[in-house]
Amino acid sequence: MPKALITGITGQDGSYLAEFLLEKGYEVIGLVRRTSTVNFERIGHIQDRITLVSGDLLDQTSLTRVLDEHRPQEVYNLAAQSFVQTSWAQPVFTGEVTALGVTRLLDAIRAVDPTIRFYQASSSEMFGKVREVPQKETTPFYPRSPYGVAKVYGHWITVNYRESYGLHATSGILFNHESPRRGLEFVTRKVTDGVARIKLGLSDTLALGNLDSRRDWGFAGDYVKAMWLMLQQDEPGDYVVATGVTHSVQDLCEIAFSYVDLDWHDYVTQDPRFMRPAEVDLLVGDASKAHRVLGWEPEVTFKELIHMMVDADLERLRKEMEQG
Ligand code: NAP
Ligand code: F7E
Repeated sequence: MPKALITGITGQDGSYLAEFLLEKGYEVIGLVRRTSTVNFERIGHIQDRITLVSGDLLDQTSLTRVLDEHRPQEVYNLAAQSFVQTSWAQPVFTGEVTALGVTRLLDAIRAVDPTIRFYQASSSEMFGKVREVPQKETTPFYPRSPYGVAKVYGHWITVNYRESYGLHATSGILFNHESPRRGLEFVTRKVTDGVARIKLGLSDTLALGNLDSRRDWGFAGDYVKAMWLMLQQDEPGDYVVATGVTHSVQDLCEIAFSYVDLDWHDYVTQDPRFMRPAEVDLLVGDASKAHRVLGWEPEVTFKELIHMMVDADLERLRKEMEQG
């Protein structure tokens, strides 16, 4: 039975990847950091089928120990301080986890077992103020936030450990991907949760920031398949994973509100608190390499994704209302 370690297993992608690997017959080990209250909502349904181990990307010793004790063949590094807005409030912490955390994990692999295959969760935020449209593996980086800068470091240290030590270290440059398990602070989920609240009479406005920025949004369930496919290749590499279609935040509002027969103009307000010191205006990816080499294709369209998220938020809130 193949064994994989997932860092960030309590997050959106970690939960989908764990489900996917279990279906493939893997033994799944998940790294979790200690918190004062348990936050296993996304993995509660599979908790009895996975092994959770204590560790933190800030603590080198914990990473070495976990690898030594569990000896996985594959490591997926999904852990990060992943919210762009917070990276301005906590730039040093973001760098410690999202940038240096990658080196800690790579170096633990090098020391314990250099045959381990490594996946790094790189991001389209590295393209930032884009140098080329659409963005592909060779597009130069121009990050626009402490988060984006940290991810550029994580990307290059992955490339460096591949080239310096011959590790099977791969960087998946994933464009935005969402789901009903997306954190409530990210714009898609904030909108679908807001729409559901307004539809159910729990709220009457939704305050957002920049409505003009454009993103290439896909479904997280599709994207974790690409992560796995990357580690099944003979050679490590870098891969862009994206739908190739871009939408504005305004389009997102239009699709989400109209799905429940509401007009977004009647509810959405703009609040400077949600504007960013430096914005990424336009992202759209060219995933030709992933199509060609991995045979990967996204299956869920943007509209289907937003409808799925609105439905899930309506169902969750209705249940909460029934329970009082
Ligand atoms: P997420 O929901 O925010 O999950 C982040 C995970 O990292 C959580 O499990 C969190 O644990 C864990 N974590 C944070 N700091 C840690 C630390 N110091 N040590 C150990 N674990 C720590 O993020 P996601 O959307 O699933 O994204 C997964 C990865 O892909 C992230 O690296 C993100 O930056 C990257 N990425 C995401 C997207 C996207 O659109 N979703 C696109 C490109 C790249 P707690 O539950 O304890 O907080
Ligand atoms: O913002 C605009 C905001 O926070 C998207 C992370 O997973 O994807 C994610 O980063 C856009 C931005 O995601 C609000 O200004 C408007 O232009 O949903 P977001 P993100 O910053 O693109 C990348 C690929 C990652 O790697 C990250 O980890 O929406 N926007 N109004 C808003 N954004 C938020 N959050 N809240 C608003 O009210």
